[in-house]
Amino acid sequence: MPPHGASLLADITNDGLVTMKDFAAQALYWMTAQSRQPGDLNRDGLVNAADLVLLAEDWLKQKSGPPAADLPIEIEAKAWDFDGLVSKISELVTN
Ligand SMILES: [Ca+2]
Repeated sequence: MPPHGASLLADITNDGLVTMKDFAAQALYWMTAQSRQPGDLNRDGLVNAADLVLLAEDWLKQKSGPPAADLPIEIEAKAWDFDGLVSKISELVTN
């Protein structure tokens, strides 16, 4: 189940997109009756076809703004040589 404030109901994995990952997460609990489980999008306590319909309605949608996978990631590395000199490399990487 997406966290409070998420814009897409079916974004179970909370990565900003509704894809096979969300379908797989829902399928893990298919026909399981239990409260507060991932995939129970209508929150009736059972993961079934009604929830699959809700997932299909959001299929391949993404929340506004760039998906998490496209946000820049900062990579930082430090290295020391024999003299104790420190080298630092920072890089911003995007997909
Ligand atoms: Ca349900």
